[in-house]
Amino acid sequence: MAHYDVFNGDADGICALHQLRLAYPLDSRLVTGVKRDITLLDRVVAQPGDEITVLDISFDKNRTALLALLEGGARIKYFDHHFAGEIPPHPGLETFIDIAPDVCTSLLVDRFLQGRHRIWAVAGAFGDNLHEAARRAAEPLSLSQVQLAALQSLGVCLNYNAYGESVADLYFPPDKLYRLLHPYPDPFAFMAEEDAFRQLQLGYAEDMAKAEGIAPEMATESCALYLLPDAAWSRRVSGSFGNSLARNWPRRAHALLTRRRDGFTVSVRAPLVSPTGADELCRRFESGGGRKAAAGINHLPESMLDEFIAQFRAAWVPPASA
Ligand SMILES: [Mn+2]
Repeated sequence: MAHYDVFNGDADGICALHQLRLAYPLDSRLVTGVKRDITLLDRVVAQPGDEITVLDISFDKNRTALLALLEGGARIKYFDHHFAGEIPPHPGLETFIDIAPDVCTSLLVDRFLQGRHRIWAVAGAFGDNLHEAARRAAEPLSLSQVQLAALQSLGVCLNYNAYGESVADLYFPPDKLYRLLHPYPDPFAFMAEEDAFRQLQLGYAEDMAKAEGIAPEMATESCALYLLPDAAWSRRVSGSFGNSLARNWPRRAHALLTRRRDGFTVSVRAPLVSPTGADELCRRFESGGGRKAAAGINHLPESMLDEFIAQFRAAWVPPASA
């Protein structure tokens, strides 16, 4: 009987699996990819009786493959916080799904494990940009401010590693990064001893410095839009840069457009203070979708750029001054 661990390649996915396998060690086959690769269950070919653990990818987006695996006799445990749609009852399926906005998969696994490896849930929550929830989860651990800041940096760096068009853009394939991290029950030891972490910290700092050197294409009190060049560094940093803009300008909506051969990849974040409307804007464009707080357009043709900018501005008009 084989066991498959299927997980999103970002900080949340990695920290969720790490907690689970610290508590229940298992020699499993890893299935993962870049953060945007979320239809991962397609890649699993299971035999009857095989076990599959799924972490941090939408149930709804994996529904067809999941039902086929259940029908084939696999047993599935599913932890996630993305939109799930209807969850069909099945004796082979056990779900731990909660789509509350202040929950992430690392926190759901922490709930399941009753806090046994809480410190990694804190790192995972920081990685998903849930800073409040991360600090709340950390309270019983009595960490110093320095330790909390280090866990935040860990979450941010692990998350940074997951962004790219393909694994070739990344510093580490996510399954490799997980294997480097898994020998460490203590995140502070991982950060102090593991070369991979130093490389990620350096890469993150370099890429962020490049992004911060770019002036916004357009900025008002209520929204700002950035154009990033067609380069591996901008594909790597766009998610982290978006998170940092959102934290620094909580009243502003942000659009990041990363140039590609024949247009742009678009990522939109609603203002942190009223996190809604991003999905509605993106869905007006072909290949657009996402959540209320954060959404995107996989491919915006060059010819649609002006139209997108106009609609983005109109979606977040500055409040009329009195
Ligand atoms: Mn997540």
